[in-house]
Amino acid sequence: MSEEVKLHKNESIKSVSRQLRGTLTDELRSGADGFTPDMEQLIKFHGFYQQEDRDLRHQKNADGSAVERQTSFMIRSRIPGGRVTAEQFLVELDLCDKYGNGTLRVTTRQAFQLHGVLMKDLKTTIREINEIKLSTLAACGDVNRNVMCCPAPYKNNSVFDEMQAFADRLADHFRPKTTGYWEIWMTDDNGEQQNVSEFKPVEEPIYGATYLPRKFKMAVALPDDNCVDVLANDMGFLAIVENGKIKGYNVVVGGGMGMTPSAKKTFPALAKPLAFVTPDQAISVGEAVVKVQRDNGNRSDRKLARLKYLIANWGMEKFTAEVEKYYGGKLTPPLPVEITGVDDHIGWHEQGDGKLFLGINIENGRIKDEGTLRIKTGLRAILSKFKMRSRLTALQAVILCDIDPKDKPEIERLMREHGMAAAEELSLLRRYSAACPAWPTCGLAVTESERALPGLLDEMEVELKKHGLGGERISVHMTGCPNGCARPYTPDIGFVGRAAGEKYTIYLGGNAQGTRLGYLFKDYVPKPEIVALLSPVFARFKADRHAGESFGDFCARLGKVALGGDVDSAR
Ligand code: SRM
Ligand code: SF4
Repeated sequence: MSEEVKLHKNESIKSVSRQLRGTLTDELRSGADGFTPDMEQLIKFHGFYQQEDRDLRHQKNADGSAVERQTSFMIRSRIPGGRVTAEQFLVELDLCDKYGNGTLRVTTRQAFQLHGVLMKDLKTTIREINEIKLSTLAACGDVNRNVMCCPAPYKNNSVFDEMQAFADRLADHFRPKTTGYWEIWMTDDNGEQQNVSEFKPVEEPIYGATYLPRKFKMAVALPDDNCVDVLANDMGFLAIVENGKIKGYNVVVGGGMGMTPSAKKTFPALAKPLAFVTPDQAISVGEAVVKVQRDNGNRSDRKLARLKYLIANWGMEKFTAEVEKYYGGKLTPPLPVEITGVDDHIGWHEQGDGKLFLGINIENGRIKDEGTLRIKTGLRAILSKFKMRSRLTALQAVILCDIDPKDKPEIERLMREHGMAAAEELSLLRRYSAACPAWPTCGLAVTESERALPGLLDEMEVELKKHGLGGERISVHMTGCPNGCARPYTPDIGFVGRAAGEKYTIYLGGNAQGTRLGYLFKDYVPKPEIVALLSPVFARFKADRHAGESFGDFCARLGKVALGGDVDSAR
């Protein structure tokens, strides 16, 4: 990068941080309720964000004075492939009650999030997470984040275990090697702050002194089950199976959802095929990709810093040549493999070893007790009794594994007792839906999302039934802003928070298997008008669809003009 380019201020925060230590220890001890602005950036590498409860902003005390704002933290645990033990799950549930806001969130990248943790409880919470052998290091920040992987626990061949083991290797290989995390979170509270002059850096072979220009995301998927939305990642590995074993992976690069409507150069993108790699080559080629991004990604404008923009600027040919230089050899062209399906893994399934697994839908990933729906207590009861391993899905659901068929009735009874719906009681619309948190915790939200989608789905279910489409699988994802945390640009329908007053952009024409970006159908639609606006599209779909055609395929085939969409919008 030429020297005249002014680096983004986060670059100097990283470079002087002494491998992510900064002044975190001093600030933790200061008695303040939050971190200084520079450290607010650095804490992300440690897996947490400084937030406030935005609902309180407009609330008043009895005397009419404004309710005092309270700083709190969201803490994300990094969980490769979403695999957790019963103990880990139960401790995370306990932590949300002890230190958080009483809810535990399953994220769209198969991780757990606590919300509402206070500064005084940060160290204990992070320490307790590490004590159960989970980590928050690199759950956020300009590094490789949680590695996603199809969570299906099938045992009838080795493919699923091989993929999960590969996800673990990726997670480990791309983990920052700094010892600062352990010093800050795992050392005794009364210990002295390490003398700055005594700082001895460890080798950070992949990230160097300034880490990556921006966050980096990886996922591992199967062509017939893209449940992790692999093409939405900076780098994806599509497993190619021959004779029941993984022969290698097609590496795909440059996916990402985030965009800023006012910044015209930003866009969501699907990852493109780069190369075929054998399992032995996969990590080295992956490392070459990450290093090309490290050394060439944009470090002055964070809006344009993701890998997708480097690839858009260079084109695939130049990018591939550069990866070959770092890898030190020619890459094999990708194999002609297509993504053909997706499975939400909800309901009861044979595992293949005589045991069963059960996928439980968690509305928008929020594990909580509310009224008669007591998912938190229900899951606690089931996990405490049967101590099964679990997996978190990218559609924010939970899979309970290794269930003895004789325990099925008792698990179903416990679910009923706690108001938890069985798969048959849920529409496919609901099962294939996802929403980001947005208000009140996300500082970037412009509209509601997690709290808005359930009501909207209620209305959509009624409308779809009217059109005789009640049993249709239509994937619907909602976010409270265009950053795309619930990946709203790939499903059949995307709702993206656009402006205050609950106005959304509607995207149509994606698909549940995540192989196509939707197009902007209507902008600035007030929430109460959404279903009425979609109703004629449902009617047309019912009347004019081809046999077996999905809603997204139909919308893509007809296009926005034929469906009455906004023609003046480029996206
Ligand atoms: Fe995200 C930022 C929540 C998955 C794109 N995301 C945020 C923050 C941390 C807001 C902030 O920066 O202050 C949100 C915290 C809200 C809260 O209160 O919890 C947030 N993102 C989430 C989660 C929890 C949404 C969810 O419904 O589960 C997901 C956590 C995943 C995890 O476990 O690691 C989450 N975020 C995603 C995804 C989906 C994915 O990765 O598959 C995306 C789109 C893919 C991508 O990265 O392009 C995503 N989040 C963003 C962006 C836009 C990035 C960009 O390059 O444009 C931001 C804003 C930013 O980075 O500046 C963001
Ligand atoms: Fe927040 Fe926007 Fe992400 Fe939703 S999509 S969590 S509103 S940053």
